[in-house]
Amino acid sequence: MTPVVGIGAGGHAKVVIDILRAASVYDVTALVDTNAGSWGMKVMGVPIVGGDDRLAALFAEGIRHAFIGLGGVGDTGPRRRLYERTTAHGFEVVTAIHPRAMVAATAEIGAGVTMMAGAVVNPDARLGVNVIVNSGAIVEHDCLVGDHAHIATGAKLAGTVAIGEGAHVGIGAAIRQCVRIGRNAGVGAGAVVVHDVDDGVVVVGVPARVIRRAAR
Ligand code: JB2
Repeated sequence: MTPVVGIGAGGHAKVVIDILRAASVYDVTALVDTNAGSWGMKVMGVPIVGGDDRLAALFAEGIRHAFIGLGGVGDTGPRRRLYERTTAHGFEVVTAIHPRAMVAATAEIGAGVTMMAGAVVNPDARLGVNVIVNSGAIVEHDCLVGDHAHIATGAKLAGTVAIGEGAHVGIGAAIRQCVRIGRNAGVGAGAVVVHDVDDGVVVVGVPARVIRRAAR
């Protein structure tokens, strides 16, 4: 099996390790984490070997694949930066799709996409790089999900929804068909979104209303 290093060793990393084990393609051999207090400990049997400064040595030892072990709930920025740094190091960020996620044959999946158990991605949907479709989330036909966006657990995108780069759709939220969510926008947990949301804007509630506007 191909060795892979995980970057970040918290809750999200656990779920990705579980997916990669279920898919039986990658062997997660090491984790790195910025929290020095965790170094030397193990997550699901995988050792945390140090911080991000260990990545160059791991690459030199022959590890060429990585996963981003940081979920980026609420703010996808740190996850995006980790993705960019990791690829700049020369690592290939792996696509991790749980064997019990459903992906239509005509869906397009970008590099480094993570899809948890029970996720559904229907025909002609397109997911950019480093996107998360979390447990039980639904991305309907013809949706477009931009790079680094996170569709959280149980969220539902109806047909032809567009999610901007870096946007976060909270747990259990629902987005009506053809609605556009802007770049780096946020949708609160359980919100029902029936109108377009501008770039950088945060909406919550049923029906969703704006609680934070983007800085101009
Ligand atoms: O730049 C970094 C970095 N920033 C934070 N480099 C590395 N190597 N590690 C980093 N971390 C580490 O990521 C933190 O020190 C921490 O150990 C870990 C994040 O763990 P946490 O459990 O706090 O968050 P998460 O992103 O793994 O999980 C959240 O997102 C998931 C999608 C949780 O809310 C989960 O419940 C959720 N399912």
